[in-house]
Amino acid sequence: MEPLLSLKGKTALIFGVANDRSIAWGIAQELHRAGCTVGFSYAGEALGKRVAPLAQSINSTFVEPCDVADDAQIERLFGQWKEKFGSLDILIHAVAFADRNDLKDFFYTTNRQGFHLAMDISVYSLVAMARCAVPLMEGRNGSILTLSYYGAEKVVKRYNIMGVAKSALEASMRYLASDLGPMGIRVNAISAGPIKTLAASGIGEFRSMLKHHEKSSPLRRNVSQEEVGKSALYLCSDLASAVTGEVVHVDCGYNIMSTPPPNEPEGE
Ligand code: NAD
Ligand code: 0WE
Repeated sequence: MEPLLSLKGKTALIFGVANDRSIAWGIAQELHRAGCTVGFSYAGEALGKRVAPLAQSINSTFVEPCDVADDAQIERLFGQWKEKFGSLDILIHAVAFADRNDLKDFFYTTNRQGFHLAMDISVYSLVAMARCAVPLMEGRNGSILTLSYYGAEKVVKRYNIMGVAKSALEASMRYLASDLGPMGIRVNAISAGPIKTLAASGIGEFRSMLKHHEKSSPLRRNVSQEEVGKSALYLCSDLASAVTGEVVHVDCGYNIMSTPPPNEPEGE
């Protein structure tokens, strides 16, 4: 009898690998380990040089550039996928971008252009990808997964426009789940705890954020890319066949905690 979690004979298209620290790479490795055929799309030529050897290390033969700000590039990418594989079972959306200047100080200073940029790359791209994936997932019980963060739910200092974008991303995920459910396609999000990736580098005081997370979460530690990968594997597999429209927190429990009472110093 086949194990419940085998992804043998299935294919996954992954957006958002920049390097070996990317959350998307953690997900790719777990999907590959479960027997899935994995393909990659990356942002720019510079990243292609980084992604190609990673892809090769898990026998991936699909590595194509795609700027998700451009509908034509997204459509071309899915066209290339259709030509090579004919169908798609799993789509991973691990892409986010905002102007660096909008990730400091205040939210109220965000201008129209910065607001649009963050929403376009970090939110609309999921809708555009899902639309392209639908015909390829027909009759295959497809699964779509995106990556969110706690800043969607509560104000996180300096996360600003990205928090607003993640709220919209989670809502978009639910509307997509409603639309695509009748076709057997599930759509979910993982809300990951802070992880030191390229997107997290250069964020002021990220190290102290990790420390804070470590001492405040029930599990008293931070999350790894591999752990996000394992939850992604569950959500994309038959184990989660009745799970859709859900935000799964993979954050060592951080999100359930209130602030510590004043008589209990945070340092302990
Ligand atoms: P990362 O830098 O490794 O990945 C971000 C990816 O977005 C990169 O591969 C980048 O090339 C891609 N990207 C940006 N603009 C793009 C564009 N126009 N077209 C195509 N691709 C584009 O960082 P990460 O932390 O692995 O981020 C992956 C996802 O996880 C993001 O959605 C992020 O918001 C989310 N997330 C990260 C953390 C964290 O602490 N690192 C926590 C929760 C959620
Ligand atoms: O979603 C993210 C990061 C998103 C991100 C990061 C950057 C840095 C480089 C989007 N756009 C850019 N643009 C750049 O030019 N995370 C969940 C990681 C993260 O980023 C933060 C965090 C955390 C956590 C920013 C401020 C506060 C906390």
